[in-house]
Amino acid sequence: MASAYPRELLLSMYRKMYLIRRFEERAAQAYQQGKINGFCHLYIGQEAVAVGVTEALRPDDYQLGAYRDHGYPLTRGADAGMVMAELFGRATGYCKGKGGSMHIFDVEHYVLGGYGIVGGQIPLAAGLGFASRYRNDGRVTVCYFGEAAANQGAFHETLNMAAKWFLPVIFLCENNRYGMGTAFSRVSPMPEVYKRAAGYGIRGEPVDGMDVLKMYEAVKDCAAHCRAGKGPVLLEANTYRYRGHSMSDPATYRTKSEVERERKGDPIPKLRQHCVEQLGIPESEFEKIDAEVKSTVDAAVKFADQSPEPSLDELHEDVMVAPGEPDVKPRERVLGMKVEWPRWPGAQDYRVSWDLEPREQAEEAEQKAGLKQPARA
Ligand SMILES: Cc1ncc(C[n+]2csc(CCOP(=O)(O)OP(=O)(O)O)c2C)c(N)n1
Ligand SMILES: [Mg+2]
Repeated sequence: MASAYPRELLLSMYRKMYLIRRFEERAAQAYQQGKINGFCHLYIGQEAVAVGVTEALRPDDYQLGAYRDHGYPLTRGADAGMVMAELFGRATGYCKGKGGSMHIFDVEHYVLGGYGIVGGQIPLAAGLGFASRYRNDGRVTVCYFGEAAANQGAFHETLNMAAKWFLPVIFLCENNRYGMGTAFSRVSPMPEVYKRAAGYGIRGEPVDGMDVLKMYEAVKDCAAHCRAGKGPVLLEANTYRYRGHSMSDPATYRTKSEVERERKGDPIPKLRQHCVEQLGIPESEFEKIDAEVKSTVDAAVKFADQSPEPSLDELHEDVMVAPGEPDVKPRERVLGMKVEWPRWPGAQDYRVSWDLEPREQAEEAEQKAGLKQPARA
């Protein structure tokens, strides 16, 4: 059967989802061996979300998310060894081992964190969206956040402002049904987050986050909407995390049978089965990918394990960026490879074509809404 999708795209989606899965399984193992300190939140079960997003976007669109963040840069081609080294707190990590699991920042691939404060990344996304409109660079920002973050005040403030300013941002709620040990439905009168879009007059819709092709289609469409200047979108990916909230959570607040039921919808075997049974792609292609991914992740763990810890003398460095300080190119610094570096526009490049809200426009809107009395004669 002919597929609507190129074979390379399907195989790339499979490879990336499996890379995240394998990476996370090895991270869990390393954590249990005491090689990773602090918090560590796994993305296992949610892989189809980030992979569908990245495949649907331009490579220079911004992405940022919360602390369940190892997978985001991996979808963009970040070095797996350097991500693992960051988890291990080693100097060869993306943030020189000073950020750790919750703060992976890969500026070369436009993945701007990794944030530990629930909902903290949401206002930052509006800033990125504002920058894109101001610079007219055509970029879209995808801001991932958990459903529990939608109950933070920052969510409301940001969506209100982003809608008013038509910012090109996809607010992507990864609804995995739990915020730590609390089922979202227990604390939310309206547990379907996408419906809140109506309160901001923006587009909002749900998508099956356990199906990478559905994610891909939805994000492609939302990105086109944003790029056409139609404003932000609230997209809710219904997904599930198979592991506990973090490595220290035994997840006793849900039943084994619930987890087993959800595992039946695992997006990775689902895509593989579709490709083999419906499209006739041979099993051997997938076996080859599995073997390559396993050796990439083995090498990543070895690299992290053998890397040095950051020096104590550096403790106070890299806290603030000094004016004029050159960019640090992580892969160039660690791997010595020549990295194609984005040329960030300076003030001279701005083609400011947009007035936030001309007075006449505001007055027209007010009159339409019947808010303002016409001036007396
Ligand atoms: C402002 C703030 N409040 C509380 C916490 C503690 N905390 C960490 S994760 C979390 C739950 C968030 O759940 P959700 O947004 O659904 O994301 P998920 O972990 O499911 O990916 C909480 C309450 C925090 N980190 N920051
Ligand atoms: Mg959640």
